Amino acid sequence: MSATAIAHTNIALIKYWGKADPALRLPLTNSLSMTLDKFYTQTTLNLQASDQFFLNNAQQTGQSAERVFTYLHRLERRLQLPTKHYLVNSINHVPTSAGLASSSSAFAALAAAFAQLHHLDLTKQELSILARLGSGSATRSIFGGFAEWQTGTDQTSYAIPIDEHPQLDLQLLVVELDQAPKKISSTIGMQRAQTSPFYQTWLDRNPSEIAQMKAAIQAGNFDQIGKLAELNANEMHALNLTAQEPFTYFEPATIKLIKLVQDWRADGLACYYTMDAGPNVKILTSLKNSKVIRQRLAQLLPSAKIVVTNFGPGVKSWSNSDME
Ligand code: 2P0
Repeated sequence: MSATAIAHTNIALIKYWGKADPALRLPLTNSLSMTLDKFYTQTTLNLQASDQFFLNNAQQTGQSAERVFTYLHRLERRLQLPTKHYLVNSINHVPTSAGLASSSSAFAALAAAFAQLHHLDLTKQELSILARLGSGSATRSIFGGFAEWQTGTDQTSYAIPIDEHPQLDLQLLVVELDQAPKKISSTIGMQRAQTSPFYQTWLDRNPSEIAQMKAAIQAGNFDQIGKLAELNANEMHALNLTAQEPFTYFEPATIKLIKLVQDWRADGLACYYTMDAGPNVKILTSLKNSKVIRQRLAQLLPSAKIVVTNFGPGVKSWSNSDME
């Protein structure tokens, strides 16, 4: 018997950037994301005599394997299941060129495959809580389209669907500018950001930013979604620049592209940017403008790699029979 799950990555438009409880991965603010169609993780779990983790068919040892098995055994204890050992096979369908973190899809897929293997009949809310214990952003990858992860307690902090099938003319261009692994992990970055003199303002503004984003989604207002996402990303990165010690994920090419997006917008092209814990830029635009933006990118940043993404689905899981 084995179980398989597929989960897609997501990009936060209103970002999670601070933990209230690191062990339980409870966030200090709500966050809101779009799940992407092009990037996903497929994970198969089998029971076997010892723990083994393969990522893209290569056996992993060290930190990444330890994180996976610490997580699976934590789920066993939490759900009062006997200790087992697992063969974990994950394939990351994230183009190596995309430079996207995959922990959101990885832990959403792992949580769903675990629940399937153990025949746990969980709601998506319960699955989102389990995913949270692996990685905060994984809560939101349980759902497709737009999802919101809420603050709360261990039992109440999970993601909820906002609109799983948005009928919105929105494309996200993932522009890879730099493939170097990030020097400051999200966990450390979040801790340092909390020392910024603007951190309290970040917390205070969150309820209204979330409410405005939800209203913009409901109204199908692309410009308002883009403006709010760009402002929130700039706020997150301003925290990093004003932390004690200050740091930034930006590289020179990040700034170059931010300025290009601002120039294109001044020229009448509807486009907005967002960035996460790395130097790459994601451009929110419409189908109509996507082509001309890609042409300009190819001209002005010829070494950048671009992946065009749209809304992706929520997590899926199934059992495989012994015959397969
Ligand atoms: C987000 N990020 O909302 C934010 C914005 C990056 C920038 O969530 O420590 O891997 O495992 O809970 O989810 C990336 O951090 O962090 C992230 P942990 P995670 O998507």
